[in-house]
Amino acid sequence: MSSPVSDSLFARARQLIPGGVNSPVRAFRSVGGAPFFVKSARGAMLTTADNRELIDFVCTWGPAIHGHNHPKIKAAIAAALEHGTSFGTPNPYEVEMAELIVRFVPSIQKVRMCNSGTEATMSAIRLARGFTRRDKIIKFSGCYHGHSDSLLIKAGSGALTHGNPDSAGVPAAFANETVVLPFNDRDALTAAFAANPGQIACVIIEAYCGNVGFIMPDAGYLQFLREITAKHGTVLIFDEVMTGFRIAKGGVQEREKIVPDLTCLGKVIGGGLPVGAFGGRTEIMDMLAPLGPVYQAGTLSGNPLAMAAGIAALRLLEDDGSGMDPYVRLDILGRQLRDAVLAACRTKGIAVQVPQCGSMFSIFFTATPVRDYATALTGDAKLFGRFFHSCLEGGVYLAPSAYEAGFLSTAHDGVAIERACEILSGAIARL
Ligand code: KE4
Repeated sequence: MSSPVSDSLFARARQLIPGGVNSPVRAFRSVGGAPFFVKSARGAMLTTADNRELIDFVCTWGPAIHGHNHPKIKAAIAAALEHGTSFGTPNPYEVEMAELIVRFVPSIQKVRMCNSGTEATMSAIRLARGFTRRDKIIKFSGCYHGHSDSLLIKAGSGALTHGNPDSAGVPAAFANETVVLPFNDRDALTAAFAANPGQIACVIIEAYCGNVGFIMPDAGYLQFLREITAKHGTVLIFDEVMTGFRIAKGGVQEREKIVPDLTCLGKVIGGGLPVGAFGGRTEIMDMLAPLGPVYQAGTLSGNPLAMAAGIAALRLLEDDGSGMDPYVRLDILGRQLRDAVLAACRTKGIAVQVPQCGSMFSIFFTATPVRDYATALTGDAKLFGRFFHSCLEGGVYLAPSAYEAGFLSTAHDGVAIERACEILSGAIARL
């Protein structure tokens, strides 16, 4: 795919921006080749700087659940813009956003807005440490919770993609406070609590993993996790930055009927603008400044434009005017894509796993059922790279890494999903 305009932009970018990108996974390092630049997006489509139209299954890494540049979200931002971009004071949008989040996610009794998923998880961990007066935390191999020091240990997403799941620059003293366990392993959890009695401040988990590819928990695993954390007075944090409002209106916790102590949010609630949030039980949340001793702050937290966009996005999840529950529609689209890939791989004789739930999916080229970091690594990343580029040539943009989740939006309905399934099947036939 010749992209002279993107190539010249990338050459300029590499002079001034490390790797030419403002976030590593965009650099195509694990799939090879040079990234394309996008100049506009609408619905299920991206338009590149070289005027190529691509069907987008990254959806800006999750936020675009209604497709790009949805007219109602655009109108909400424009209306808010009339009154200014940022006040640095409380504003009415923040109250409406908090009321929506609390209504959608009943485990959240109080919520604090911030500006990214990283801030949300970093703050939730500090809050759990302040609340329990304990230092150690538990995370899971391959789970990615943003790039704060305590969490860049055996991390997924771009860290895993670039083979540095343990980032340089994180002091050993920090890393020593983070216990990393295999996902879906009850014995490992039991052993970790036995080895660290009364020391574990929190467990943070992507209850449905989206940063090592898409991996769902074994039946009963989340219930076991809820019980063992409650037994040890450990705060259970669900990182739903990616799954919140996407897997269900109330996220994974609604679908799995688990009540975490804290929840981290982001992506969808910003309608495409920078946002994060964390919330949960009042007795924990009230430890936050200005009420309590745990400090957390942000110049642009609760920014009126981001709040207006997020409010519009959440309201569309309640009623997008289609007459159909958006989550039913998203699951139909997700199954359509999954079934097309499975059928094409069966015909070609290629082993593949296509875990999918609603609008989240991933494609692992392996015969091994994928249930954790180790089995995710059995996927043929080189074959994925070839598949990725063949899809791109055909007009479909998948996440540029074997260790990311794919996303659908309600805008993928109809022509887009039909065309995409043809392109994906054709790419598999050519492998
Ligand atoms: P941000 O700081 O990127 O807003 O959110 C961090 C984060 C936290 N928790 C989960 C479960 C996440 O998936 C993320 C960010 N997701 C990645 C995609 N795998 C963002 C894409 C990128 O890093 O460029």
